[in-house]
Amino acid sequence: MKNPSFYRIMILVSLCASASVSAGAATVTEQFLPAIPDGKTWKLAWSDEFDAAKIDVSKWEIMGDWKRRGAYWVKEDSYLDGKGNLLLRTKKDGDRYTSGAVRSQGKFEHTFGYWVCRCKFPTQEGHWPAFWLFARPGVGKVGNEGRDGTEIDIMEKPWREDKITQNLHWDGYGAEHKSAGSGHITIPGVSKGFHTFALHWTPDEYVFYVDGKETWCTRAGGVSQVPEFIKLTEEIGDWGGDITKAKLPDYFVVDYVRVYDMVDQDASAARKELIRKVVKVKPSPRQLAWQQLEFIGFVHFGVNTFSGREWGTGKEDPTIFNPEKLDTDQWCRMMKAAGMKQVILTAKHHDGFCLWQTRYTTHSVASSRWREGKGDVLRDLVKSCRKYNLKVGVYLSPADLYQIENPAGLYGNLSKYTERTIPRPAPERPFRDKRSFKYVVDDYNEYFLNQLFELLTEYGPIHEVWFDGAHPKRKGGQTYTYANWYAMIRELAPQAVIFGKGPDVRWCGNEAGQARVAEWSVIPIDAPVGEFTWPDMTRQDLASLDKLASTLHKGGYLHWYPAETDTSIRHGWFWRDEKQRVKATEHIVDIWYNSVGGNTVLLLNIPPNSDGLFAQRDCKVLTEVGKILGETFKTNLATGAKATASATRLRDFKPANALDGNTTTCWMPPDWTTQAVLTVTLAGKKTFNVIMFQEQIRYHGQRIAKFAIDAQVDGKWQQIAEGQTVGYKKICRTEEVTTNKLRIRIQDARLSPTISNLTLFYAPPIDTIIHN
Ligand code: FUL
Repeated sequence: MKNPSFYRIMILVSLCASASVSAGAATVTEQFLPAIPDGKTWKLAWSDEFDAAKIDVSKWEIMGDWKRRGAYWVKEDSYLDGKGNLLLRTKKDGDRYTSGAVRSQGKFEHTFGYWVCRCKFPTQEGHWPAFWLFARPGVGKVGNEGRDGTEIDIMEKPWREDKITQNLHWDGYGAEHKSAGSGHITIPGVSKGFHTFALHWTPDEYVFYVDGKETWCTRAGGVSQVPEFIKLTEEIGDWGGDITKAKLPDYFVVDYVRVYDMVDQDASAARKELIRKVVKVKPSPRQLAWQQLEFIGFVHFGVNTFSGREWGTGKEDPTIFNPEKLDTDQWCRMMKAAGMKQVILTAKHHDGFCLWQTRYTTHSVASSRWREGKGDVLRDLVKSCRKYNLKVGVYLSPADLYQIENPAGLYGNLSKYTERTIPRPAPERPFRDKRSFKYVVDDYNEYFLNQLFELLTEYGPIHEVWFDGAHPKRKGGQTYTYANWYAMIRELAPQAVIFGKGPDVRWCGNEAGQARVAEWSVIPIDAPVGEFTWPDMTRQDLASLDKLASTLHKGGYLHWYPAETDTSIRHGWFWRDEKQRVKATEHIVDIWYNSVGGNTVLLLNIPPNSDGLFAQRDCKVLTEVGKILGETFKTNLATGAKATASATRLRDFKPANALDGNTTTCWMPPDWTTQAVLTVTLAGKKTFNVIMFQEQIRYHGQRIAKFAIDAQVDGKWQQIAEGQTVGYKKICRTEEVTTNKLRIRIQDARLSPTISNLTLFYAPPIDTIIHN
């Protein structure tokens, strides 16, 4: 394209009276922004929507009044129409022709980015609108091509026809002048209505757009590297035709000009600070030890087992409890066979009946027929757990219908809060543990603390205390002195995590065994840990960066609060009868993959029957699940593999750490490497369908937000899995893949990812395992 300046010759014209305009309010169309790489985003750097009454002179210099070519630029021809548009008018004023022009020189000068203008064209000949960038004095400088300044004409339309042109000029306008252009670009319909004209200017090239479609891409002039300002102009000259033939006034209508910068998605300092804060939140040793249990058993047992109810009434006759064949060894054998590491017993469910020999109520096994009132289910269970090397947890329901319904009950009895000593001495059965606590509490809280004391001091180490949030009934405005409960637990069982209504482990939010797609362990809380009331957290998005940021903004806190996925093997938490549905082995295996492989601990309930035994169907499922998991995870096919990475920080975080079987070491790229690839070459071709990997949460917190896994098949990478969070453990099940090479592509991470303990397994078809 020729230099339009060459054609801009002066024309002397006669003056013409100005007239009002009906440009019509421009509506903002849906915005186009060029595609950008992952991790980058467009950020508005500057704009004018022309919504004001007058041109904003902090943004624009209104050009004139001076001669331009054969006509004049006059200030009065640049104004806003009050409907959201800038008007650049061309008119005849007496014997001269005038037009409007504005520029952002000295007010907004900027390098690179996406520059876009939405506008509507004049209809008459002899003048032309343009949207262009200019650098002063750069364009006039000769040498160094246009790198020190280029006239960048994003749009010029001297023609009435449906075509525009885009051009570059550098090295001045004299003998050394150089230019490049798009030529005529025909765009049907461009002469009517509003259209957008844009430039994506990077250090390496210019890409021009009309209505979001690329029209020209060039590196001509070496690409300007200096700040440039915007010009919106109407010019009069015969490049645009014969102005004397024009019916004037005529208008170039501009709806907006916007300039965007491409920035790192999370480049803002606040985001970075937030991310640094988030990755510093780590599990406590007790939380980590709990997480490593992965699969634990739940035992709902009590009067409901004999009444067929899910929630008892509190009015049950304790003599109905008589599990004549109770065999906690059988429970433990089965749970062990399934692969569980801990068992939690409902020592007291909502009905208030206690499964241990408590000193503080007669509504317990002591009043039952079972073993003539001498039995203690927890005692039996603890013994069996020791034998089978299982840890023990207790469920102690804060809701207590017996204490609500019985006339002498303590729940909501409106007793005074006074200082009480825990445990309340029981001279006929003194405690061997001589510790005691003083709390200002009412009768029910004292009762609850006394019971907790028994459970935490008389049955060996307790590793989880389960506080349910459900309340079939309330009475007397009873509240719980949680702070005292937690303090006593920390003293008596420092190893125990407190679940649910407590600070250590969160309920995953459903009872179907479904972990979230993105299960973050760092969650926002709006009060300090000691004051927070731990509501059920059931929303899908608990802990995205936006959620964390908004809580912090309101003065909240961040807390490591990993999820436990609880579900029952049966339809219902308690055993009812043998018509009760038992989940299929495959279903439990699916739940296991989803929860254990989804950064949660699986708590699977197996309710003993009225004999005190796990029923046969339940035992079959547990045995099969154990066999399937055992068979699947027996041989790590990544043994002997080698790893490389797209980026690695220092030698302590080398890629090989991801494969060394040591969960305390990991591969980690440098900070702010939020996308990275770990490539693994196996010791020969292997066939696998299970990929397991972990983050090093202990020292580095939880970071990975999005990943994909590819396998190299026939020399080509094929994606075989994808996911969002990883956390303590991620397990991806895939189609059977045979390859010697795979890679984990981290697509997004907080600060930078860590990968520890990447392993591969082959899960044989379930049928073949079960029937072997
Ligand atoms: C719920 C309780 O109401 C159920 O009975 C059961 O104990 C389950 C694990 O928690 O909130």
